[in-house]
Amino acid sequence: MRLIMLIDMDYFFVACEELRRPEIKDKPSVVGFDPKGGKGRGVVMTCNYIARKFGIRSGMPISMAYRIKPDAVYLPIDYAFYEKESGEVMEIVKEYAAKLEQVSIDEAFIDVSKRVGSYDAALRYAETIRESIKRRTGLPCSIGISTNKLMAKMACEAAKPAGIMLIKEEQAKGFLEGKPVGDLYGIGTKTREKLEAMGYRTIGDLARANTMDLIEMFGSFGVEMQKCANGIDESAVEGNYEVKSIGREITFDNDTADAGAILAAIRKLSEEVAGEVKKAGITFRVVTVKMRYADFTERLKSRSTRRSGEFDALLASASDLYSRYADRSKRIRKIGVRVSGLTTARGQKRINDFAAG
Ligand code: TTP
Ligand code: MG
Ligand code: MG
Repeated sequence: MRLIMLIDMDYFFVACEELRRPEIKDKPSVVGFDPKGGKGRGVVMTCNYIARKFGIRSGMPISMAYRIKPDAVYLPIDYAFYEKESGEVMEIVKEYAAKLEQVSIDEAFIDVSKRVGSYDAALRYAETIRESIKRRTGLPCSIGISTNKLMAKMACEAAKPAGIMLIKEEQAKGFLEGKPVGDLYGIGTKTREKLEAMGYRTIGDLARANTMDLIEMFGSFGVEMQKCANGIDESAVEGNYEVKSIGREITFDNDTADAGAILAAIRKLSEEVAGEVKKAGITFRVVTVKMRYADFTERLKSRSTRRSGEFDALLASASDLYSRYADRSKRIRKIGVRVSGLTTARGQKRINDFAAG
């Protein structure tokens, strides 16, 4: 049995903003174009679930959102920041699967068939992933689990926000049956309107439709759609990433400038990374230390090492990078240790497709 998960971050852009502005957490908040007192052009990129209660949605004109809730928090779009957060989330998720297919800035499929052998284990595994993302980035997500990508996506949508949902293979058809046909993943407004005109209002209607009629109207896409309506999707999770580095990070419970505590954290991270390197049977050439300060600025420092692949070399480089380059006037929020320039230990050839298990 295949077991697939879709991990999608909740109200992603606004959730990122909450990290650096905790004071907006309990308020309806919107990321998008400047509303300019109701005269602004452009749209809402996303909003938190409090704003959604008032009817604000992604893609809605910002002027309309402003009319609904002029006293909401309106924030400009900072893609660079969301990309950075997205990268961190994806790095964490990669620790849990050999293959990850990122499908947008805030979501990815993983195939965990080799990691978990039952539905119960999959649920527990999803819980672990969700907690790990939350603990290490502060960001909330939802996870859908099923036996194919389509149903994992549908499960995730149903689980939102901050939920985990499992749809077993035998539950797929029943889950889809009564839903409006436009809720099926991949069906946009135009297709929905055509299907409705043909008399197919629910996904169940589409599942039972006359296939020849669908082919006449949509060609081979009609056949695909009907398969989906039956909960069938054979497509594989395409691993679209290469492991180019291995790293671990720690976010301190309280921001700290205490060198002893920080060096202890670096030791722990170095042990973990060295363990991972050993397990994979590879060596590294470059060591990087990342320091994120309480004010969310970041400092990255790297160095090449000749005694590659060994724990003590890693620890020595990482500790030294910190000692030399840390800005001692600031408290550190998060510290990371990463190795790159990876080479398989035996062949000495650059690896480009190392799967972590
Ligand atoms: P989504 O995952 O679709 O939405 P979301 O994360 O904001 O909310 P949720 O998943 O909890 O329903 O999109 C991810 C981000 O992509 C979103 O935060 C903002 C951006 N985005 C756009 O830029 N344009 C859009 O039309 C949509 C829907 C999202
Ligand atoms: Mg999302
Ligand atoms: Mg998404």
